[in-house]
Amino acid sequence: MDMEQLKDQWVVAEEQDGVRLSWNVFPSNRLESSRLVVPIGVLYTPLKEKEQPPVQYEPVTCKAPCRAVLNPYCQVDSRAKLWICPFCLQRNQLPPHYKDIGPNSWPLELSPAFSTIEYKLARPAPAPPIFLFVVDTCQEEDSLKALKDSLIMSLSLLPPHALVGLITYGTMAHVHELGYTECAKSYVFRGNKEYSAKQVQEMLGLLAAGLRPQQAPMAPGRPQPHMPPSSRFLLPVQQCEFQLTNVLEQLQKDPWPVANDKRPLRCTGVALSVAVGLLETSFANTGARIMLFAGGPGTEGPGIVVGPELREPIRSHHDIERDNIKYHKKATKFYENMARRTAHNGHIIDIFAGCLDQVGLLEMKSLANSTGGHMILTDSFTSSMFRQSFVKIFDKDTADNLLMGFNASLEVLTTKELKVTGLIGHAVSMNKKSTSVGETECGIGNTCSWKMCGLSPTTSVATYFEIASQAGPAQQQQGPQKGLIQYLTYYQHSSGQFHLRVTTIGRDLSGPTGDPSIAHSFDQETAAVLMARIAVFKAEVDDGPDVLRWVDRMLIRLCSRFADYRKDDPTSFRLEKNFTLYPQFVFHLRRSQFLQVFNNSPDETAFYRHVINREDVGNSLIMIQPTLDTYTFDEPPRPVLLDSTSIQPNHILLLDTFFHILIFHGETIAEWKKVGYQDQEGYENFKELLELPKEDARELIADRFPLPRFIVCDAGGSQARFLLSKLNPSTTHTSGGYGGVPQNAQTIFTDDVSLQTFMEHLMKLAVTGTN
Ligand SMILES: *[C@@H]1O[C@H](CO)[C@@H](O)[C@H](O)[C@H]1NC(C)=O
Ligand SMILES: *[C@@H]1O[C@H](CO)[C@@H](O)[C@H](O)[C@H]1NC(C)=O
Ligand SMILES: CC(=O)N[C@H]1CO[C@H](CO)[C@@H](O)[C@@H]1O
Ligand SMILES: [Zn+2]
Repeated sequence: MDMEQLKDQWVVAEEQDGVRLSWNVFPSNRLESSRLVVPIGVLYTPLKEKEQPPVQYEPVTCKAPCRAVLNPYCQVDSRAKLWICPFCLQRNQLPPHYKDIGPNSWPLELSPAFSTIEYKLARPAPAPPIFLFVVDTCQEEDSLKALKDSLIMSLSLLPPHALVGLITYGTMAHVHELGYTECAKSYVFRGNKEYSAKQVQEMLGLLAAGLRPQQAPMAPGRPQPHMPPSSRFLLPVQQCEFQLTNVLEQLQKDPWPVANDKRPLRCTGVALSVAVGLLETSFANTGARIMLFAGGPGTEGPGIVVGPELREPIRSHHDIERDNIKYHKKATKFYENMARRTAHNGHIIDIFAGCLDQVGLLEMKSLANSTGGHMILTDSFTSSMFRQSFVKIFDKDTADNLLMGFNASLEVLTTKELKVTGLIGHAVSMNKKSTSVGETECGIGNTCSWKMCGLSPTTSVATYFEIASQAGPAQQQQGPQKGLIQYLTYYQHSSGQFHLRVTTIGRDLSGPTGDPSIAHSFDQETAAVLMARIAVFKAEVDDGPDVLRWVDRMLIRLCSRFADYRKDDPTSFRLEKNFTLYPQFVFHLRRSQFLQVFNNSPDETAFYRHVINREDVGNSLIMIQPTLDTYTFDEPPRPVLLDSTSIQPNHILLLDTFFHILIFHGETIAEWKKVGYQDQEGYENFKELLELPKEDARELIADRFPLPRFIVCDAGGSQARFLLSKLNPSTTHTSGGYGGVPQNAQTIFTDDVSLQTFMEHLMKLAVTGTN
């Protein structure tokens, strides 16, 4: 099979199962596996949209504790009505209603086309999805107005039975009692006080129903509706839309006076802890989103990220590096505790920032990354970037259900030769031990099950594996043996039922040591993305230079292992076809905003890292190595190298970094545009040329989430710096001295070398074989 056919096969697997693997053949023993350098990993998109609607019956499962689900890799004896579980090798009786299965009536879940299947279970969710808005009112009028408009509009996008609630905050936090229709009424919490969960519940009157004096009278004979005390604050949209719209419309800027040299007092921490407490008592373990709309940083009470004095700037990466940080650690700890608690309750926290400066995403990031929440970073709530990204969250499927899954858990089962070592993505450990759990840890490990409070059809998690067997595989019976992985994603569907998505994948185990099929099966794109997630995970705890050194070391080791060369002869170095792009991905990764933080604010870094941790291979690769297309006269547009030589006076470039889409006019094009040729007769082709990249950009923007920033710039303009920072500096490359640094595997690469220098250096290190 050639590379293209292989790739087609992977694309089919990605389409059908939402999986892509770094290695598509598994090594059959531990030693071989440790020599792969890049771990065995699967990037999995659990809720990837499928054409086939869910089946409406319960899955057939293996005995406890295994609980694997019947799948195409099971051996089924239709006469004896038995199936053998490939994970634990136990025999199971088929259920009575499977008695007639045979060649003519085969259940879907046994067909290879249904290696991914979704079951709509009979069990309904205990409550409809809940949306709790937490709105910062310390904002300029226009920004607050735009936000109010977006929120009011969003009510029409929610299912009518969904519950909604509103908390607003500034110097104090207000919980609005939407159930009280006589007039606007709210409960007030002081912004500078830390409230325990119990205090919040007491103040809102959410304690045990029996203790409450005024119970709504029940109509006799009617079943008692489920009316928790929280229903004064969280009501079905169809019931409170009018009241909530009124409250939102009348919402004013926080009335507390703010001196010229001060920031407004914002009690973001108190507002969030009240939100978490409100949902905790009545709706633990049922789907809910807390949506925070922050117009600035928390400056008051617990979770404060900067003081109210304007002359005191909010922390930068340099401050953090120098440990010159007053609030950072305490705030981070405060939000981490809150994130743990929220994830435990099964609830999501989304953070929307609408502010030119930082709002403290860095300190708050665990709220979103532990709960599967979104992070949207914009300059203002008036921007289309905010408005359109926000609307996209409420996208619906063809059956008019919101494209979001709630309160999910993901469990991984493996056959005995494989073990799962961890997961990197927006999840927390459920601390579940099983025979599938590995000895080492990569990401969030030591468990076979993770909680993911929020899922969307594009949420992708990286899962990592190790090989358990010391020895080679058992003698080959019929064809090569397979290693199997089963993913069980159990979640609350927005329609109100529970669903179970089952994906079972199998890959061949390699033959004895040195089997070339493993190298043939390398998917360099997926490998780059899986390694990027590990690097980002490390960067959250380790120093930047340490992470870069690790990235470099892994690359050199991979090349030493899989390239062809004569020892100590760099000129003999050749990478096989299926590895050729990998060093280039790593080159761009180490230059990217994920690992080089000093050109961005800490909030931006937190945002970028959050997004790469939830995207699939295709999107992540754009983030790592942006795409660049060129447009000129009499030629169709075409992709060009991400290199400074791609800048030409009579070309237009379209750069896509996932987060930014940039159109760059070469010098001549820019001049002509300034003169206005595009509006003159006889220059129609110039006008068309200017339009073409714009159209392509529009298309890219249309299905991207979050909405990218759109930049149009000219050669020599200040915005062009942005393009230049992404290009390989080949034209400024001065050959010769490598910074005078002695070269060994420990120092590795300096920061701004060209790809060519990088490759030369890599070859030199790889062929020495001392790594
Ligand atoms: C929510 O998920 C947890 C496990 O993650 C599960 O125990 C609980 O039953 C789920 N909630 C409901 C209402 O089923
Ligand atoms: C999530 O945030 C926590 C705390 O800020 C951090 O330790 C962790 O590494 C983050 N996880 C990922 C996958 O980024
Ligand atoms: C399809 C393809 O190019 N496979 C190559 C992948 O890399 C290994 C090891 O370098 C080669 O042996 C394969 O031919
Ligand atoms: Zn089993």
